[in-house]
Amino acid sequence: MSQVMEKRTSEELMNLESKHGAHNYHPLPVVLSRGEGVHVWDVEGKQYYDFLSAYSAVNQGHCHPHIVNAMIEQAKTLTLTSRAFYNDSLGEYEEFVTRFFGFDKVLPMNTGAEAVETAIKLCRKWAYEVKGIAENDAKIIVCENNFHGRTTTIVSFSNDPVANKNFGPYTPGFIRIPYNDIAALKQAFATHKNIAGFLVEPIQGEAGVFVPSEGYLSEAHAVCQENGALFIADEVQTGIARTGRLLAVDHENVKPDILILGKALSGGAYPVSAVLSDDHIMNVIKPGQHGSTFGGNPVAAKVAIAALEVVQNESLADNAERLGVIFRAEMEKLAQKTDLITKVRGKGLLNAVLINDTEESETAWNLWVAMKDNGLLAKPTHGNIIRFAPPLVMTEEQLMECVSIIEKTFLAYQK
Ligand code: IF1
Repeated sequence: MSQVMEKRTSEELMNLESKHGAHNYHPLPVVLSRGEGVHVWDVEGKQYYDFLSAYSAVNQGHCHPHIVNAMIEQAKTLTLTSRAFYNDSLGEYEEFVTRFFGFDKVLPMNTGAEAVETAIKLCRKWAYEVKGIAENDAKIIVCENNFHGRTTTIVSFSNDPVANKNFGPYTPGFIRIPYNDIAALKQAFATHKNIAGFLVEPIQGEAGVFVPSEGYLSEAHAVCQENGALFIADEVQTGIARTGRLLAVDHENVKPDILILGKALSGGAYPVSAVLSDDHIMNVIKPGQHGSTFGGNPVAAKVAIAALEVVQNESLADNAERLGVIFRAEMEKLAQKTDLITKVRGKGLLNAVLINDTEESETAWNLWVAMKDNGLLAKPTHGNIIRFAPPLVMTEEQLMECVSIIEKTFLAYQK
């Protein structure tokens, strides 16, 4: 018996969220109902280029058929067993993902924050049981302006009051140093005993796509090695081809001791995250000491294999590298034609343009609205930065069309 449902307008749908949903977000006013490849459509049927890619979760493009088919097939067969029993997808995925990234072992989780928590627990346990730090004394170094997720422990070492005010008491055991500052890292090791590891984003996302100086990651890795501490790379946002290499640390030929992945590990189809490391670290975790009901479920396993196959088969890292060079060059050209842009930065297809105004100004927001009207969805952040991160399946022709939308919008704005 089919009932004809009145289709709700964007306005009505936004009001529903506002009335019945917690107000932990203030989304941009566009209600999306469909996605395919580099495009999304709103409820009224208007088509947009997606220049956020769900914060780099949809690197493989929206609803990629290879990923969606893998998900549907597995969902029809077996969705969840818990880890109380084996399932016939997990082992194959574990073999695949560890070979893909070159580690002995993987610990599967679901969200990015869970994977970061897992890495912290792994690092601490390693510190006590291998490095020999006295129990409860281990410290982990983190960076100013970090973003690693939303759990109580993770927000404990954030310096963003929006993220952690009134969520205390905070978890101890973290030392915060400036990002992109090797001297500060060396100083931390000189000052503090019992440092177990250094947790770092290879490019800081939330901070506004802040790319560190060349050599920072390899030097930081070397400093950790000299001090017998683990180098922990949070590649939740920068990983899976986004920056023009499979991992952002690949630009500096660094192999992290612990690698954290999320987001595009599933192509945005399903929450899948992972922590990878070699045996001498991962083997400190014994049965019962860590886990998750959904972590390593068969749907996640099949989806992640398919998502990584897309990255490989469609050479997404090379495409991101090539299009990123073109995109930044085009934005630099645009910066010559307008005084709205003060800086262009990024790597691969993770880019940002700094707007010539204050954090309190509405310029970035107004530019966002104007780009949206012209058919492109980017993301203003910090009031004066616009983040540009399209799906990596974009063609050069599509990118140039996007460049012309951005250019048209910026040049019209000046008048
Ligand atoms: C939101 C930012 C991006 C991350 C890194 C772990 C996580 C994230 C490096 C946690 C998550 C997100 C989450 C999203 C906004 C977003 C974000 F602006 F806040 F910083 F991408 F740039 N490590 N990043 O970037 O992963 O638990 O969310 O799966 O709405 O909070 P998660």
